[in-house]
Amino acid sequence: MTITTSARPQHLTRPHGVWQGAMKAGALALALVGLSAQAASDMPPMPEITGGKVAGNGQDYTIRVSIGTTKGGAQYRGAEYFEKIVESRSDGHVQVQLFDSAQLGDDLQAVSSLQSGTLEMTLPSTSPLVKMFPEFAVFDLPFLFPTTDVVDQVFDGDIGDQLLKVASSKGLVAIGWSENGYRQLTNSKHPVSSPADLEGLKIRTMQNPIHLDIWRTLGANPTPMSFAELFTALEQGVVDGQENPWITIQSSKFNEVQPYATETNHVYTPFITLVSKRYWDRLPEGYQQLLVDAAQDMSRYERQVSRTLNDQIKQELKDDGMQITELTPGQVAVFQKKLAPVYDHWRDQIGGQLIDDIRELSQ
Ligand code: TK8
Repeated sequence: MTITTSARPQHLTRPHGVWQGAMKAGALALALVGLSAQAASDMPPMPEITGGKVAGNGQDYTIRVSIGTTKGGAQYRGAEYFEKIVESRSDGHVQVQLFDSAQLGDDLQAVSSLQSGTLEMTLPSTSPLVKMFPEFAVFDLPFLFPTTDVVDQVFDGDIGDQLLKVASSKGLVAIGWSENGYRQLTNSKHPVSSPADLEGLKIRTMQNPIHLDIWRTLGANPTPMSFAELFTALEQGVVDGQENPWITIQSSKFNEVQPYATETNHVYTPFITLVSKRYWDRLPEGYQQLLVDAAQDMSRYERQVSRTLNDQIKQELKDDGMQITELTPGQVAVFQKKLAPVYDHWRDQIGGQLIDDIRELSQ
């Protein structure tokens, strides 16, 4: 089931500002002839649905799924695949309704709605949830995940399972991982190629103490804020910059108000698939298992979408006029060295063993 609503975040319908008006004139012309229909046409196709029909108890169910990113991102595409699987394998007895762009609340609000039973499912970044689940902070440590291969070993192995167990408490049931991705810095002021360039820059961070620490340690002036408020804050100059994966930068149109980007890859952020425990307990077992299976299928597919689009979208952002600084290995090392103390600050609180286990996977 596809829901259309007029309650769209304002920024998605706002006219272009002056800056990007000039920058995007070329892109606009292409769009008119349908050539820059963005990434959608290049999305990897959804895999065939595997697994047969699942018997329920004769009752019908509805799952409202809230995500914070827009329809243009990999997350939404993954959720559409989830919807298809669940509706098809339940023979229409479980209907899935997708709500993008934080229409039903930002990451923290949606999680709290799950706990109170007023929303069924959401896929937040792990970072705003570290107060609830301190172990999640491993995903906030700078440069801990050198490759997506290490990420996959974590998600699909014991560590991922353990963390899902940790998050299956406090009124939540955690059923899978998907990918937000490697985060990149953008800003409205000037190119950034070293920590020194960050001095005085006001950077929005997720609501997470390690991210605050990272940007303070680098010499910037960080402010935590929900993702739902971010576009307006960038547009109005409340903050100068932010950091998110390329796909999110493009699908949220941040490039329209952020002329400069730096490919920092400083943190890898997952999305976690959470279901309301109150809702879960009302589902027949067959449907519970169906949600777990569909979340696993979504997880694999969404990661594929995200990784296929990542470089492509970086190129599209460049073509659209964004000035992207790609760091040399030496320049990356400067950031890494500067951020080393962040590990000392947080290691004991997160659990050193977990960090070591992830490091071991990288060997
Ligand atoms: C979307 C957020 C977002 C995250 C952030 O709900 O807040 O910057 O990267 O993608 O989870």
